[in-house]
Formats: sequence, C-alpha cells, structure tokens
Amino acid sequence: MRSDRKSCVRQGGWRTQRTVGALFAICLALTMAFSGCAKRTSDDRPRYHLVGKVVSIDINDGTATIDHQAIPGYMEAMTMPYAAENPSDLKKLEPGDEIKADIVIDQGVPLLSNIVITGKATAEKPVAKP
Ligand SMILES: [Cu+2]
Repeated sequence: MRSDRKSCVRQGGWRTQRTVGALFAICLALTMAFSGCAKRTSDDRPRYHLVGKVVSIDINDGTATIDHQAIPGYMEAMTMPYAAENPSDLKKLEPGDEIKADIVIDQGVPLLSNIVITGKATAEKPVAKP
C-alpha cells in the first residue's frame, strides 16, 4: 500500500490527486444514493391517492378510520385506520365526511396527508320534502 502510493506520487502528483478526488466523488454519490442517512425530501416517499369516507376519528391516537376505494398499486378497497401525517388535520374531520387525501408511505407506514374534504357529512343528504 505504502509503496503503491509512493509509485503513484512518482508518476505524477496531480494525477493522483485527481484520481482520489474522482473516487471520493463517486463514493459520495453512491453513499447518497444508497444510504438511509442521506437527506430525503418528502417527494422521495411513495405516494398514493385515496378517495373515501371517514368512518371514525381518534384524535388521541392521531388516526382516522377510512372506508376507502381501491388504491391502485397499493391496496384493495377496505375500511381501515390510518395515522395522519399531521394529526391536527383530523380535527376538521367528522364521521361521514367524504375525503380525498394522499397516502404517503413513510418507512413502510401509510400516513394520511393533504386531506381534502370533498363532501361534508352534515350536508350530504337534503331532507326529503313530504
Ligand atoms: Cu387498507
């Protein structure tokens, strides 16, 4: 190892520097590509679109049970609880609300994000006229 380095230096110091610099850059790039330590933007996380109806909300748990349509590429239509990425988003929800939202897969856990109420429970059925 020591003799190798010496011979490199003898061949030309600037070239060795460049090679080491290039190797370092490649290592850094690979590290960033494969390491979980690398900074990830929120856009790196898998994201799906959910359309469904709120069945119940558990503010303490930060979860809402959603009766949702099939999520192509992720899961069938079902009723299940989801944790909210931002639990305070749940405060605006009521059982019976129709929503659309993003499902963000954060380290394997699906989180409700960007919740939009598309139909309020209280306004869903006008009283029938006699
Ligand atoms: Cu599900």
